[in-house]
Amino acid sequence: MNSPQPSPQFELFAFWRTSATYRVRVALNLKGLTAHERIVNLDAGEQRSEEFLKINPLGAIPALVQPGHPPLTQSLAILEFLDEFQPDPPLLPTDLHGRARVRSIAAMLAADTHPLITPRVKKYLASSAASFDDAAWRAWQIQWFGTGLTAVEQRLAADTHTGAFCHGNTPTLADVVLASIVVMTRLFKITVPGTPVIDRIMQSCDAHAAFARAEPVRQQGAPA
Ligand SMILES: N[C@@H](CCC(=O)N[C@@H](CS)C(=O)NCC(=O)O)C(=O)O
Repeated sequence: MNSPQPSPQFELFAFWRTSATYRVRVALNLKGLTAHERIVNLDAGEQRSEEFLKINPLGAIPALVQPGHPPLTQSLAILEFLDEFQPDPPLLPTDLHGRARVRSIAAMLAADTHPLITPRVKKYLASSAASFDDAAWRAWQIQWFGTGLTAVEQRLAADTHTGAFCHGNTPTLADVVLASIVVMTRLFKITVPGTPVIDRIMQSCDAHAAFARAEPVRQQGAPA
């Protein structure tokens, strides 16, 4: 007889496809933590519902809730929370400069790349520019994914701290965010050329069960 599964430690407001939710799924997997997912259907605009805006007034997922505590938003803050909640395995290096490097690579993509390609930006562009269509959105995505990933590639290629992962040979917060952007380019069938270091690091991520289990297409609600 199977022993009963322990109840999930967190509630995660999530959608199958999103980059920022993927980050939290990977971190939960790495840490051996569990969350019950509450689906916020971005395609149906549920992130802007009155009910969800009480969870995150910005109208964006993920939000992580530990029973008895207010919701946590912002994937980078959630990753750091999980890293302190369950320190093993660590998502940040032990040295000061290493931590700053990892946070900086993560922010290049989470703060300066990803926000530009979110549904709210698409919605705004579509409503404010007369000629904005699917081709214009695709060109926009290629521009901003390309800018962010090319800059990260240069950063990784120039630094001896880069190993099988972004910083050494174990996954850090930087890999979680890098993979969250690359899986979106795969989903949208966008290729950013000239990124051999990222391609190599993604081989390490793809081979890691914590990343593989977080693949958008493997999540509840993903198209069959
Ligand atoms: N900086 C936030 C970004 C959150 C975010 O933009 N999430 C997207 C999904 S990946 C979202 O919910 N977008 C809703 C919208 O743009 O309407 C984080 O890292 O958590």
